[in-house]
Amino acid sequence: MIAWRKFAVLACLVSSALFLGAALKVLAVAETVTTTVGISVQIGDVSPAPSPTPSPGQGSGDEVIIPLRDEATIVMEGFTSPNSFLSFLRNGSIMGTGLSDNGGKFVKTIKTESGNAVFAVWARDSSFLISQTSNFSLTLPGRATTTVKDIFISPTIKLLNTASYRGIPQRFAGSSFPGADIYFIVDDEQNGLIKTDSNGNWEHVLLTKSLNEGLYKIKVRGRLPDRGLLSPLSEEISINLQKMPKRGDCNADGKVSVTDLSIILFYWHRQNPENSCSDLNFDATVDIADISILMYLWTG
Ligand SMILES: [Ca+2]
Ligand SMILES: [Ca+2]
Repeated sequence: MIAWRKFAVLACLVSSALFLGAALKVLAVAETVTTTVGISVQIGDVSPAPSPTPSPGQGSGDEVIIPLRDEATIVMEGFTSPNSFLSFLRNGSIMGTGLSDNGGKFVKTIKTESGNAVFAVWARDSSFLISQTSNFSLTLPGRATTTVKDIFISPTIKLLNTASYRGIPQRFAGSSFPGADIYFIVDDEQNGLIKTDSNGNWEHVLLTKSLNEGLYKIKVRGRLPDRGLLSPLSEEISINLQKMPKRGDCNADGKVSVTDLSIILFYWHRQNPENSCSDLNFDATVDIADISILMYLWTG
């Protein structure tokens, strides 16, 4: 029969940014504590140690026991985007891999050595985008199973635009757990709140007309409203908003030439093309009317 001793830990330690702040802090014993942000740790009963074997050549009252590291079991459970590939690490070395299910949950059981170590997990989503690494320091008792629950891995993020000009909307996308809230953060201020779809995907358009030219730092973090969990921050993406190039000069080389024509043809018949320079008459589609204007502006 297994009786559980239950512990709760500070969740901010799952953040890679904070993990150097050292070991998990045990907050309570006896009952699992549901935290608004964080992971929880449960440790099963420790089985009795085997009887020590006297070392040869030692007197009966003078035995020397060479301690051996006991085997320990760690179970890691959490949330990420569906069908993600997961890597689990101990002190920076991979100790196992796994997959999240098609709902975005994962459970991984690994046998390892007892003692103190930094454990970590990161995910690669189905679009091959990489999450940040969640780290946590734990002391695993030997001959026992330690279960780490509620690991909410950071969302992934990428920029879809190929050019960052002031006035051109910048489109971002990524993934997280299905139904998660995604906080879109520009220079440490929340700019938008998005929800992931049933596949865990999210997308957000950053309008840039009201922004100044210059560098902006973009990142996101997830929240699971039903579970009260907040993820670590995602990777940070920088965009350098520049002055819109001359009309028709889609590659900003100072000329309206065949290179610009090839860009327009690349976005041919696209609605709201990522490179909005190719939509020269601003009717949200790229067609013969834009070619006509390009010919008018042609410098060669
Ligand atoms: Ca050009
Ligand atoms: Ca057009």
